[in-house]
This record gives sequence, structure tokens and C-alpha cells, in this order.
Amino acid sequence: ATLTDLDGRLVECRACPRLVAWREETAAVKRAAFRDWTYWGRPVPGFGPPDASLLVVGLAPAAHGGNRTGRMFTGDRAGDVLFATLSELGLASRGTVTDRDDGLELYGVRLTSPVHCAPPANRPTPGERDTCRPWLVRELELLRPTVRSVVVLGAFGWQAALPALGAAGWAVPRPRPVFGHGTRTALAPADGRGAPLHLFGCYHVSQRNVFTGRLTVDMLREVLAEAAETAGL
Ligand code: DU
Ligand code: SF4
Repeated sequence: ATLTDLDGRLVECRACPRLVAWREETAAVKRAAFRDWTYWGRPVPGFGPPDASLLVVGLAPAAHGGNRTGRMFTGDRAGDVLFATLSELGLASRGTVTDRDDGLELYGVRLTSPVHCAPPANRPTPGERDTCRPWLVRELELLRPTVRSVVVLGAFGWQAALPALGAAGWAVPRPRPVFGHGTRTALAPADGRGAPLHLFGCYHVSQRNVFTGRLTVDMLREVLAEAAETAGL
């Protein structure tokens, strides 16, 4: 199986009733500014090359962002900041995005999230996080030959990513490393074979965090640059 196969199966998933209802309801009602759009309204797959060496793990698609465009982080404020920064670092072909057919390319970077369907209030439940985990585990397993750095945006993603990394074959220290902005930790492969994976914590690039200054663009750029350099990008 490949990441393309995985993404093909993912978009058919209906395992979380509350999220299926929400993704479809927002797609039907829409936001006035997007009334001419045909919303995606389904699980949003990871975006980026199958041999990425840097993986960015977010939270969940935004109802009128990824849930509208069908591409991770595309069409919401969080994504606008993220793509602009990736472009500045030479990791994206452009700094602006519009929809999933805009031709944007990511270089060595893949974006994913621990929950693939838009949740009400951007807040998935712990149950939904656990239900969606196998998709992340499988994605990590398929990326394992090339992935060297993982940047996790926010505490929710961190809670989801650590067990997923453990299930995908990395040795997660006990007690588990605590989330914080700028946290960096190395995970050895559990079977002792291959390179370590470098895990980075970064505050989530949500509009709220950026607006309040909890996360500045400089802070985001610094973590992404360090993770990219560590990954050999
Ligand atoms: O800040 P905002 O543009 O309203 O983004 C909505 C919300 O979704 C925020 O918490 C970021 C998050 N998010 C994400 O984790 N992954 C995505 O692909 C898109 C948005
Ligand atoms: Fe399936 Fe994940 Fe969407 Fe739940 S959040 S329905 S597990 S894709």
C-alpha cells in the first residue's frame, strides 16, 4: 500500500458520527463568503510528497478551510500563515494558496492532522482523536523510510502524536515528553534500526494564537527552520 492508497481509503471514512454530521452540515450550509463553493465535506487527507522528511502535525481541518477546499490547511487563516512561512523557508513553491487545484507544491514536507474531519469549535473529543489514530499510525509507518523530523502544532496534536509514533515503531520515552513551544526530543527506532526521529513542539498556528501574539511568525519560522535543517532539507 502507498500513501495514495491510504488517502483514497481515508476520504471514505465515516467512523465518527458527530464529525460526519458536522462536516456535512457545514458543507451544506456554507459560509456566506463561500456560497459559490462546492465544499469538500469529507475527511481531509495529508498533503505533501510521499517521501517527505519533515512532517507537520496540526489539529483538525477547519470547517470553512480544509473542509471546504479538501486540502490540509488550505483556505483558513492558520494555513495562510503556515504556507507563507514554508514558502519563505524554501519548503513550498508559493506562499499563497486558494484551493486543492492551485498547483502548490511542498518540498520534502507533508502536512497532516491527528483528526481528519472538521470538528465543531475546532475541538475534537478525546474519543474522536483515538478513533482517528490508526490513520496517523499508518501514515507514519508509510513515511518511516524518509521522515526525520516531526513538528507538532499544539498540545492536542502532541497528545495524539506520541501514542501514534509509539505504534508506528518509535521508542517513546516514559514518562512521555511534555508539550511546550520549542520542546525538542529525539525518538529512537524501537527495533534499534535506522536514524532517530526528531520531535519538535510548536504552539498551534491558529488565528487566535497569532492574533494574541502567543505564537509570532518568527517563533513558527524558527521551529520549522530547525526541524527542516535537522531533516536535511
Ligand atoms: O485560525 P483559523 O484559521 O480559524 O483555523 C482554525 C483552526 O483549525 C485552528 O485551530 C487551526 C486548525 N487547523 C488545523 O489544525 N489544521 C488545518 O489543516 C487547518 C486548521
Ligand atoms: Fe474517520 Fe478520522 Fe473523520 Fe473520524 S475524524 S470520521 S476516524 S477520518
